[in-house]
Amino acid sequence: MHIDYRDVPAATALTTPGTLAVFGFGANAPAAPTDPRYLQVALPALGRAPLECWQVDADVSHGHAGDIAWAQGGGLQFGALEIADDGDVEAAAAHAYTRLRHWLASSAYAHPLRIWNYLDAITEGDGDAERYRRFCVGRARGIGRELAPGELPAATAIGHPQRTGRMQLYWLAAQQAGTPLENPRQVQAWRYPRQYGPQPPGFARALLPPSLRMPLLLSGTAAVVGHASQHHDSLDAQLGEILANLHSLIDTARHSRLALPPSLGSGTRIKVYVRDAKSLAQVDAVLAARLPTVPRIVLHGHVCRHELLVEIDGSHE
Ligand code: 3EB
Repeated sequence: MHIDYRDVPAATALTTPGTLAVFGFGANAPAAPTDPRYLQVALPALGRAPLECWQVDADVSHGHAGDIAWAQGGGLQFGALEIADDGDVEAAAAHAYTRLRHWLASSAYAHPLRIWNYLDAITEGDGDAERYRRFCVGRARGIGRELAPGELPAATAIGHPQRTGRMQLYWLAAQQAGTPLENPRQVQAWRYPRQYGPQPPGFARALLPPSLRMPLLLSGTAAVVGHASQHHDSLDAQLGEILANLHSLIDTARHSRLALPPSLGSGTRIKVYVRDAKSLAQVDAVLAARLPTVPRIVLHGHVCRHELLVEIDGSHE
């Protein structure tokens, strides 16, 4: 599978052979077509964002199954689910992940490689009542059992800057399991100490897919070293720390896949989530200077700790 950022109409992207999924970002995203492969992500973008397109080298079938939109081909499945979130985010997450668990169990694509979660007001609430912490509790309840480290998907969890009243969940699943990776600079998220909430988040820092024809999948990566947030007051320093974390993940992945390029480059794709709307242009300029060959989409989104100003996820090959 390849991931591309394309500046074309959604209809063009959807008629390209082998298109598994197409994502539009921000208010300028095309009005949602009814094609289940198209998802409008409810995060504002800097400027007019391109479409994110997932391509496989195979025929793709697609459909709706109740509240799930799906597409499959080439051993991979895209799925998306939207759940009403009336304020009880724990219940919404438990419901969404129960639905996802049943869906995966009844499907030939049983292995989630990568999951994205977009929810409202992620850092609202104090202490263990914070919505991200409640989300983690509900997610674990919906998954229903403790996942072994070798089963963890790569993931992103980001807050909508405006209330939407819904939780968006989408995923990439495969017929074969991939290899979850951890970052030696960071504590495994599933081992975060109690101070971050009653339920550590169940995700791996990256995942190497089962096929050599797929990129390394990078989880949402912030300026976290060990388990602690770094550089609370400096966006530039947080970006530097994130790039160090991403390079560390690539180093780790190269132990098992030496053919991966050692640095972020033209085969990398990144999505950048920036907390403060006023900082989007600054972040864009820093990344244009530091990673001139890396295609990026810059979005206004809230990271799950107050002090984290920016997070980056993406893919690398
Ligand atoms: C962090 O390092 C940042 O809860 O699924 C990144 C990726 C983060 C995924 C999740 C959270 C999640 O802890 C937060």
